[in-house]
Amino acid sequence: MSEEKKKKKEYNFRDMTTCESTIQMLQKGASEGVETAFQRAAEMKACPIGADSACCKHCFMGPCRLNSKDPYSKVGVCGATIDTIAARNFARMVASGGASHTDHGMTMLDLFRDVLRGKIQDYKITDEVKLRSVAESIGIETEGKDIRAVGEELYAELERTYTQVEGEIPFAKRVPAKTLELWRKHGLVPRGAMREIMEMMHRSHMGVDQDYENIVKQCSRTALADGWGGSMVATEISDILFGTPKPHVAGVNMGYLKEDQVNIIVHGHEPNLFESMIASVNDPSLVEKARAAGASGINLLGMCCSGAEVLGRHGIPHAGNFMSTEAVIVTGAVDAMAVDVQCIMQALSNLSECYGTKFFTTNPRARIDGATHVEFHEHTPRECTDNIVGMAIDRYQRRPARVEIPHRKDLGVHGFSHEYVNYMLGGTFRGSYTPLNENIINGRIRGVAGVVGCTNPRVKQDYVHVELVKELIRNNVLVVQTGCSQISLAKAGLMKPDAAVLAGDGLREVCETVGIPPVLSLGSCVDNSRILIACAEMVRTGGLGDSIADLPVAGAAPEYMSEKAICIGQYFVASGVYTIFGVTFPIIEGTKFHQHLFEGLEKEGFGKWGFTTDPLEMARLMISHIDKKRQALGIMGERERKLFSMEDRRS
Ligand code: SF4
Ligand code: MSK
Repeated sequence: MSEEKKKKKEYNFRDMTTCESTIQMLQKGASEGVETAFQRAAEMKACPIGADSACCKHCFMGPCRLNSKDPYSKVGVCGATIDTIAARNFARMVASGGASHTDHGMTMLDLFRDVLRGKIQDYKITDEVKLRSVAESIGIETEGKDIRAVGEELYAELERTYTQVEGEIPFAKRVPAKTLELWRKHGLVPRGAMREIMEMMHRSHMGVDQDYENIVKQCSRTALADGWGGSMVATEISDILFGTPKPHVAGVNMGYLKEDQVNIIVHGHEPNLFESMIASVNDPSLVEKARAAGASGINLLGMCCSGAEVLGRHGIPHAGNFMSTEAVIVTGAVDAMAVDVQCIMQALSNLSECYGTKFFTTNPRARIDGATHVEFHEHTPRECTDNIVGMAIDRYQRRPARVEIPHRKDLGVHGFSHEYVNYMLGGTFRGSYTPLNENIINGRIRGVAGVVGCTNPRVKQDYVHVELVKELIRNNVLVVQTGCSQISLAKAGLMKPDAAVLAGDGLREVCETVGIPPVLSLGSCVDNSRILIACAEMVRTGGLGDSIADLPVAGAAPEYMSEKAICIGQYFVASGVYTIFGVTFPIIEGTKFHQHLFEGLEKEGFGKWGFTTDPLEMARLMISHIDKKRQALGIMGERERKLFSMEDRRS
């Protein structure tokens, strides 16, 4: 589109997002001639063949495009069918998503090793109780041993998560016996993440694995190496180093930017950068420097998963989820944005330049053209973060006049780790999942749903997350959340205990008795591993079947956008959970590969995939699945009543 046409084009931002602050900033940006992903998505028509995964460019006899309307009418030059092509494309998404989480987890493990060995002084073991309990969970004897000795044994074991070439990853020991037996029967127990990702890439090369069912097996094995491997290590080691989350009252939204303070945002995924930034912004000499520059202080906020990590550890405010990362720059009030890895839009670099915001990359893996790179080294982390704070203070002194901060602030309770759920239900001395299981069995809680994942400009930001969750809790389904989704719900006010009034009678009674919201925020994307641990604990506690596939639970990523989400979906499905995605699904409906993921896997004892863009339909599918599991467990009882029709519910 020509520049002139682009300028004239008017968008209704209320169709693009339900976030009031983001709407306000999109309007400001439009009046100032800047565009964001919302406008780019409106102008960028998705390629229909690509959207259906009906093309292949795995070799140079192609690229080959099949007919997505008639997928079996053609094959690739090599003869590859639509099922092979789509399965290989899907496999590479799983490999990429899994690699992202496992590389993050390995960084945390490297940090843990060097802290243990005294090579890194700026971080320490914060949660010794957690260190011991993680060690015990994988069979390490801890009694009578000092914390360093246990830590060394734990490190040696967890390193196998990545590097082991044969055997089973250490956290396989946490998997319920019947689920593990199923994995063993199908050859799915991951060896080490590096091996699984390597094999996945090999098998999806031209001319290797050309049987979609066999490709799906390696998809599951690779994804499980993420969920029960790389991601789980990232979560557990982050808790050991930085503290296991506990409920904190914390603020979410752009209203937490402060006009009279130096505003610094950390965006990305790895908690070490954020932890060091917390130390820097509290350094008296830097606070004094900010005051000398005319600011009343330094104001630190998080975004995306970096922000989700510290909501529950420190109660640091969160400025917004993925689709608000550009909008926040448009305020003009952000003096510095420091990013590390994953979900960082390249457009942030140019946009920051437009508003005079200092934009910093910090990780050697992720440089962005136009950004200032200040490399973060774990051995000397403050060199990076002090430097960024100093440059943010300089920018504060030269803030442009066109600053506009939205007023909206939303308070909620964040930081429900698996350990805290255990404690809150049973107390310090008899912490257990028994009360949760009992309330599920007696029907007060119908089941548990994980609603997670990104926001995506192809759908109205936050809308699908919020409408889905409202419908689930109204039907007595307890909701647990990670990633950007929890920020959508926090902005909708559903993370306050008084949101229990929106829940059905049974769930409301439980929430009011315990004093919790009906929607529990568990952390960042890697913290989906907390949901896996909670599922394993529900099975171990008893009364809800012998495997994760027996539980009355379901999962959803209604506004996902990343390959990490595909990998997360696959590890939940392989673990036994019905998992529904929104936005789009990269497979042609009706093909054999599609049928295998959406029906076949469940018949083999796994979970299955689902898809719909309608939040009420998504809730209906999840609730029906939960009821199917309740029926099989013989605990339908009073839950056995007619669901409202879609029409009733809409009205
Ligand atoms: Fe085409 Fe086969 Fe090469 Fe893919 S691998 S690009 S389908 S010839
Ligand atoms: S940050 S993967 S947009 S949840 Fe983890 Fe948010 Fe999705 Fe990134």
